Formats: sequence, C-alpha cells, structure tokens
Amino acid sequence: RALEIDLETALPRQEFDLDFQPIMNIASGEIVGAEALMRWHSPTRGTVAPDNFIPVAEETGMIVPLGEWALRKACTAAASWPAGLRIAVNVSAVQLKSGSFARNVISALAFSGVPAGRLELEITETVLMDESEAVLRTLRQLRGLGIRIALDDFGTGYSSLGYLRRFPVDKIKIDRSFIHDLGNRDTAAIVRTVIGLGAELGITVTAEGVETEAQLDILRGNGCTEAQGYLIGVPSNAADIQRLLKSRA
Ligand code: G
Ligand code: G
Ligand code: G
Ligand code: MN
Ligand code: NA
Repeated sequence: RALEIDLETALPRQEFDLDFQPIMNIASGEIVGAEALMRWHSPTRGTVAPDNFIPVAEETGMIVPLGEWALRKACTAAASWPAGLRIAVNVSAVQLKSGSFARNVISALAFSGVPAGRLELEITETVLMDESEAVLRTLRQLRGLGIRIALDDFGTGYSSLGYLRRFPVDKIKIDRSFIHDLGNRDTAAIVRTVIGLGAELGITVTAEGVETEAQLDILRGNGCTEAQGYLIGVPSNAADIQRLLKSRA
C-alpha cells in the first residue's frame, strides 16, 4: 500500500508522536530548551523517520493538519516545563504558505498558555527560496509577536548568506554535517566564520549533531552560543524530557 494512503489515516488513528531533544547554552552549561521531532509509529511499517514521511505529507498537503497537530502537542508539552525554557518546532514551507499558519501558531500558544517568547520556529532555506511577500509578511508577523525564527540545516542549502540579509532570523542552526567534520581544517574555518557572522549580526548560533567533548570544546573556544546533539541528550519522549529539563534547567 502506498505510504500516502497510510499517512492520511495516521493522524485520526493517533499514530504520531513527538520526541524532544535538549539544547544547551554552551557558556553556562544550562539546558535552555528542546526541539520537537516528529515520529510516526505505523502499525504496519514500524517507526517511520520524518525524512521518509514529511516529503510525502508535503506533497499531499497532509503536512498542514499534521503540522498544526505538532505545534499544539509541542506547546502543550512545553507548558509543563520550567518557566523560560524554549520549545523549537520544525515548520515546512508548505505550512508557511498555507495561509492559516500564523492563526494556527497563535491558537497553539493560546491553547497551551505558552508565551510567544518561548516558541521558536525552525525553517529551512527552501522556505526562503520562494521570496513571496506572503511568506515574508507571515514571518514578520510571528516575529512581531515575540516568536523566534531559526534557520535550520544552515550551510546545506543554496545562497544562505543572502537570506540572512533579507529575512527576519534570530538563530542559525549549523547543520550537523559540519560538526561531524570539525576535525577537517577547512570545515573548522567555515564553522568559525559562521559563528563570527552570527555574533556580528546579533544572531544566536546553535551547533547541531554535537557528539563528542572534542567538538564541544572547539565550539566553546570559538564562542558558539548553543549545542544540540547526542552528547547533550538524545531525542526522548515527553515524560523523559520533562524530567531532564526539571533536573538540569
Ligand atoms: O550527564 P551526561 O553525561 O549525559 O552529560 C552529557 C553532556 O551534557 C555533558 O558532556 C555536558 O556537556 C552536559 N552536561 C553535563 N552535566 C550537565 C548539567 O548538570 N547541566 C547541564 N545543563 N548540562 C550538563
Ligand atoms: O528526528 P530526525 O533526525 O529523524 O528528524 C529529521 C528531520 O525531520 C529534522 O531535521 C526536521 O527537518 C524534520 N522534522 C522532524 N520533525 C518535524 C516536524 O514536526 N515538522 C517538519 N516539517 N519537519 C520535521
Ligand atoms: O531538525 P533536524 O533535521 O536537524 O533534526 C535533527 C535530526 O538529527 C534528528 O533527526 C535527530 O534524531 C538527529 N540528531 C540529533 N542529534 C544528533 C547527533 O548528535 N548526531 C547525529 N548523527 N544525528 C543527530
Ligand atoms: Mn530542526
Ligand atoms: Na537541522
């Protein structure tokens, strides 16, 4: 059976879930929030990774209700975290262009009672490649509410620097492929440059995929703001992340 058919019934059948991965402030060592990562527990396919179903959900439009569900679920989880901890939610380009996106975000915040300043929306460069006025307006509106916008997978797309100039962005997330390759001199130079760029622009820089103390040391030495990765914490379910956040925040 086609994946898209199973995907359509998965939401009413409550087959989706969110894991949460902690994000640490490198200078203080404190956990400052967590990123919600979607999981599909299919009765016939087992657990399907988002890379395998998000593109299909985008094609069918299913990402719109699915993304709305994720926003609510993530904000509801964050409502029981220690005050001030941030919740980061991935947002697809299709969602942003749907027209109902800003309304859905505001509704999720109101429903959960989480203040806008605790919500971070992670978008990829593909969102920005379509420079429609509508997308810009939506991003500005959300930012005006106090929501932070993070540019996800930074460095893997096309013409990243131009987007930083044109779009309202609060955070850059350096793609984990760069962190994995930090031992390479050229890669290390690129990462240092991105960290410096963030500092100059007043943008938070988060390193993704941090797996070793050696990587964390290099990032700390270069003034990187935040780290996320298996070293800090693996993605875990809502109950486990709540316990971790309460003990380490
Ligand atoms: O506790 P654990 O061994 O899982 O720690 C993994 C990483 O998390 C450490 O290498 C360090 O970077 C960070 N870390 C360790 N202890 C603390 C702590 O008490 N608070 C916070 N915020 N981070 C910690
Ligand atoms: O958890 P995992 O490493 O498999 O996630 C892979 C990628 O899937 C993430 O980097 C992110 O881009 C995407 N992803 C995860 N959760 C969501 C979600 O709720 N919405 C969207 N649009 N993408 C997600
Ligand atoms: O939003 P994004 O696609 O970047 O989501 C992060 C993805 O990377 C998640 O699917 C998560 O499971 C994965 N991930 C998180 N931490 C690490 C890590 O330290 N190493 C590797 N290889 N993958 C990670
Ligand atoms: Mn992300
Ligand atoms: Na990423």
